[in-house]
Amino acid sequence: MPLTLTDRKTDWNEIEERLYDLDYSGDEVAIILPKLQRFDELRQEKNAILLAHYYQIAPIQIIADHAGDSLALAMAARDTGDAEIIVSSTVHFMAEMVKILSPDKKVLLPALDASCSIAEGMNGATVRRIRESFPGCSIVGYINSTAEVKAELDSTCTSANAKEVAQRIEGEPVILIPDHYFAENILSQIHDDRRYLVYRRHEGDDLIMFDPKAGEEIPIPLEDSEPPMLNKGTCVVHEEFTPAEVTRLKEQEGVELVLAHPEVNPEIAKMADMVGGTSKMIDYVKGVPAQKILYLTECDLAAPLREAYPDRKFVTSCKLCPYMKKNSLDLLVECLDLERYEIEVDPAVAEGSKRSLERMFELTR
Ligand code: CIZ
Ligand code: SF4
Repeated sequence: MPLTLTDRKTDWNEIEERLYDLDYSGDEVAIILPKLQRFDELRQEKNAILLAHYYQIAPIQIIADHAGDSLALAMAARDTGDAEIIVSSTVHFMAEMVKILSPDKKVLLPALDASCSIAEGMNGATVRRIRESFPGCSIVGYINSTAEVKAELDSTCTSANAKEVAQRIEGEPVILIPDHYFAENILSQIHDDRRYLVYRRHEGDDLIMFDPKAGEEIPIPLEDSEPPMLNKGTCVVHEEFTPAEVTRLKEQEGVELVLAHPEVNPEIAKMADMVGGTSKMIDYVKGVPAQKILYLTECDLAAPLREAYPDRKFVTSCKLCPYMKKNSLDLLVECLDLERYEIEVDPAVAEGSKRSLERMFELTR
């Protein structure tokens, strides 16, 4: 349902309650509320909507028209009704995705330098080089990639639908890029006869691919292609979880259930009861009786988890995404007040990226 913006009423008592329930103190609420109110005034005045990722601070999620994971935000971006401005309190690649899916709207990102270590790991030339090396392949790219990379893909995928997209797309081998932890964790859930490959890293003049079924690495010479942007492509937040930390938290806190994001190291994924994206984590809790739950993802998923299940206890070693946290309440207000930073995507790139996003929607319909 598209949002109807006219006559929207914000219930400030409810917002205040929610902040207290999430353990914000009276002093903190006194600072936060006027900023949310100012944002809301501007939002009404400018006919804007706010999309916020689950890794944003709780007050931003609470004031958002939609808070969710990248798939939910992509779906919301396709259906923004009569809004003229979309504030995307996310990171750069997600704001680009919003612009690609909603090209006629003004899309704003509060902090222009809100990047992502996964998205920084891959460029379009690298995708083209991989494609040339495996004729007949399909390349599925994690949504955490730049518009330039998305334009080179057969399909994008998110943490919520990667398994389905990889299994359903035609072609062989199916190649998952750019985060190899993510790719290896997803492929460990697929048990069919097809050949799947993962991009692992860039080493000297080679791209190193990995065949998880055969357990072997395959070097591809870069030849004249540009090397990837950075020699990395993993998540600086999720890769920080260690086996010792997980064991300690389980013992100290009497944890009954461990939920891990597929961006964690596969060694950590093996220690979890469920490996899935944030929306899957939230849904999964519904079906299990566990009271003490360890979640291995960005700390601020606590807000939707605690609001959905106020009687459970959620534990983590609180890791914050340095990129997601570039957005603040002050920048959120300034962003709409000054209408900055506007996200633009080159039309040819936007067309290619849109095709790979739409393919993802088709494959998971
Ligand atoms: O897909 C997303 O939104 C990310 C980056 C995390 C998650 O699983 O929600
Ligand atoms: Fe990127 Fe990791 Fe931050 Fe998500 S949590 S935006 S994957 S660096």
